[in-house]
Amino acid sequence: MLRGLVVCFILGANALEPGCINNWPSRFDYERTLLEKLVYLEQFKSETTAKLAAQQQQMQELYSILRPQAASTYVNWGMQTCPNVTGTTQVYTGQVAGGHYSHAGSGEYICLPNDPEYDQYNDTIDEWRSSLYGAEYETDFINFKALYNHDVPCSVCLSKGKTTLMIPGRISCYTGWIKEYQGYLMGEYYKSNGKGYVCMNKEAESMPSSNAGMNGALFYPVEGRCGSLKCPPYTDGRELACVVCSFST
Ligand SMILES: [Ca+2]
Ligand SMILES: [Ca+2]
Repeated sequence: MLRGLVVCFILGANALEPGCINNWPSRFDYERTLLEKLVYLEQFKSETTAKLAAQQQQMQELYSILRPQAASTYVNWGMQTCPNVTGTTQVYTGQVAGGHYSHAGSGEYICLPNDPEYDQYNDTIDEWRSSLYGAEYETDFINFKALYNHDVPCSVCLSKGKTTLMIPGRISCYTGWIKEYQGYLMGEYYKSNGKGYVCMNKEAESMPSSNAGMNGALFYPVEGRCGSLKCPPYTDGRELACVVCSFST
């Protein structure tokens, strides 16, 4: 009797048919009802699993739409093209320019496009202006000797789905990062007005027909000077290399 009551309780309301209330269910009724319950639960599980999978798919699609697409740009100093690296394309090519090496108001190195557009202007040389000059390689350091006095090209590169980083003092990237290019750290002569450091590509090229020494913005290799600069790991008087790396996000 007790077993019958427990069975009635387990099977729930559907099992509490007249036969269950007035008479204990037969084993056949009990098993049939149990089987029906199992079939129902299997169907419920199957439908719920399908619904969950569909919702997960929808969430992934929404996430891919809403997720910010990472991208990064950098300058390939000294080159007319961008590195042949997957995901990297050229935005524009141009020439490096900056403030005159002897001017106190000297601006930083920039990559000027070869197809300029002007807005409003006048063509007289005005006194109250900042000024911009083309840049030259001004060093006989290794392969840059052949480029002495030549004008410096540049390219602005787009790295899709990646973030980029210039690391001074390295020729290889850290784990997980991919090399875009490597080169030498360069800047103005130490007695001139500085305009920051850039990573000049070690395969540096020159602008066409550009070997006249005009001396505007200039590039020299950068040496370490020991003192506050820790030696080791650095070495006094040694020219510093650099590398530009990208990381897929
Ligand atoms: Ca020069
Ligand atoms: Ca040196």
